[in-house]
Amino acid sequence: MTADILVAGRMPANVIPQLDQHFHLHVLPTDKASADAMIREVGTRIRGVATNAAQGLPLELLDQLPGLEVVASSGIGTDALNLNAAKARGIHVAVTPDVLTNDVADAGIALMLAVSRKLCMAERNVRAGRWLKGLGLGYRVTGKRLGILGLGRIGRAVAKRAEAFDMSIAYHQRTPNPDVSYRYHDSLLSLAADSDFLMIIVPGGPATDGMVNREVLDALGPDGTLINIGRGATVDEPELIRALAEGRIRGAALDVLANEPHVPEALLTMDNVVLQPHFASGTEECRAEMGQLVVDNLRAHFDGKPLLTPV
Ligand code: A2R
Repeated sequence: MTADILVAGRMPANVIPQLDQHFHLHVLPTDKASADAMIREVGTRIRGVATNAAQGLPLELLDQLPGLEVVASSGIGTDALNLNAAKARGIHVAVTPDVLTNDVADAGIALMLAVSRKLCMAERNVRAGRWLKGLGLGYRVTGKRLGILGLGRIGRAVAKRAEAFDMSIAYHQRTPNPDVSYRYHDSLLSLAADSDFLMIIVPGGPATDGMVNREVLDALGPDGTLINIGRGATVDEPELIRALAEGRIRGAALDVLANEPHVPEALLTMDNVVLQPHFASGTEECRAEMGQLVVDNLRAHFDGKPLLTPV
């Protein structure tokens, strides 16, 4: 019997046609009234959900899917997936690690260069006919100290790239990694004090929320730059805005924000800030590979096989 699958979030373009071929597909409408009507009609039949890390699986939806067996999410963040509730019900959950590691690491390096070399501001100048006017100078990346908060898959890929810039690399996470020679700091505060650029690549959630706070920003200091390609909530955003406005840190490059897609007004006016719309994995190749993993995980489950990339 073909399983009923609910598509509960935006999907890479290659997902829907493939799911449609193998399953009985229901794409959740974006307006709430139509979505509610669909769930009332098919909710009890749904056995699988395809979603993404941002839209996740709200508890309210989970509660209306009593026959749910498996969730495949595009992305690696699990903060919106209500993992505990899903696991308590024995629901299998898959995400898409590894396929996005290199693209996200590339984006981290791109952001570090963009903020230090004023690439976005210089581009705005040229387009506005201002050429060099008011641009000032950028600052160097090569040979500087890079602190990595979270030397996991992406963190290591960032470090590998940073080595080519002759950067001196240090990191903080809960457990030191015996396989690397980078300097380990057992506290984020001491890492920040030992960094010219501090890059955040930890997962979101209660353990990391707000960990880049005023103290950490002050340890990074007026010559320090913050880059965030992890989760917006890891940074105390009001404190970051204060630190930037008061020159207590030099700049910031943010792919992620605390309350996306809301952008604090103050950040929009700051030339020492580079902003991106949570786009670090946004290459055609990466999204296609993420989409394929969503499809392959759902197919594996309904073929009676283990998930390829379980949480
Ligand atoms: O703490 P450890 O030893 O488990 O190291 C992990 C670190 N990490 C933390 N570091 C400090 N304090 C915490 N509370 C904490 N929780 C986790 O983050 C590990 O080195 C790293 C995560 O690495 P992976 O699991 O390999 O994730 P991946 O693929 O590098 O992606 C990282 C995050 C995603 O969760 C998204 O939020 C974002 O990048 O795109």
